[in-house]
Amino acid sequence: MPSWSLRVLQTKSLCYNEDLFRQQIAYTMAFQFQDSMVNEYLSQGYLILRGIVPPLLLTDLRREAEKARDLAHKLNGPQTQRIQPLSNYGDELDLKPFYDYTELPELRDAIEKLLGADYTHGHVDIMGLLVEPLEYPWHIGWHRDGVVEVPLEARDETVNAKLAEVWYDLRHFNQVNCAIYADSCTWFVPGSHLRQWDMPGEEQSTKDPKLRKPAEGQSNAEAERYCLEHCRQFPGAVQVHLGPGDFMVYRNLAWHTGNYITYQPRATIHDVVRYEGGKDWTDWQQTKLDAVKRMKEKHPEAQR
Ligand SMILES: O=C(O)CCC(=O)C(=O)O
Repeated sequence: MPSWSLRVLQTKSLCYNEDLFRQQIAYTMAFQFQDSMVNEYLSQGYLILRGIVPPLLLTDLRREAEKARDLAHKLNGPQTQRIQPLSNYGDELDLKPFYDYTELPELRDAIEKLLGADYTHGHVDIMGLLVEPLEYPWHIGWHRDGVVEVPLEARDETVNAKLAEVWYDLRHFNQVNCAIYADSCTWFVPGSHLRQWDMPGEEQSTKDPKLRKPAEGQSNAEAERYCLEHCRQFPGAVQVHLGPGDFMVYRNLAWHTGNYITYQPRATIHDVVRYEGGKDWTDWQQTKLDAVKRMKEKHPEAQR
């Protein structure tokens, strides 16, 4: 046999094996829920369902995410970091892949195993896309959701008591980041959801102007370093690395933040896991309004 035909045969058999190999990898790497994930979520406050969104759906999501990123910057300016809710943009985007995502059986099944029946993982009328800012780095600041909704000066016993009613209730405060492209913007303090009180060094920084814009004369690289250092210095913080198709569910009462850079595309679905059964926690909106009113009465000079 001439040597060229031998090479063709070898190549063919190589290709054949490679296809098989790929199929096997895909098969062995298909997402599988593990019972230990329940404990992981409860104890750490976050869980990543690795690669749960199949590549075929990811491809469709990416096509629309490309358009959504452009649209976000066109409508809200180059520094915007999100477009939300996607249901508002049905004229500009084909929302079908996002609806398909809300129907994904693998996700439904995983969330049911994690939290029980009556939870939904995707809602196009709530869902946003987190996107990269275009001009300079941007940091949302460390915070606990829920808590951050009340101005610092207005937080008092009444507000804390209202939040305490649901702090450990898994039906509330489950947030989602599902990465369409690889994404390492989110930082999280594992275990901090387990206590309503704060430890030394756990300070909200959502109002820090240095995290929002490079100071006069500061380069993007310097501003990026500043924001990164602000993430790293927070006690117990870990950087979350999501691969494409990874679904992160997290207790957003835990300390967390987002540190955004300009030079990597970001398109991360941002949504909640919602409990669809009976909801008996009411008056949160009123509690917040009342707290601000009390604060203004006590400190008329406060303008927040
Ligand atoms: O960008 C992120 O990953 C974090 C977003 C965030 O902190 C929030 O929406 O509360």
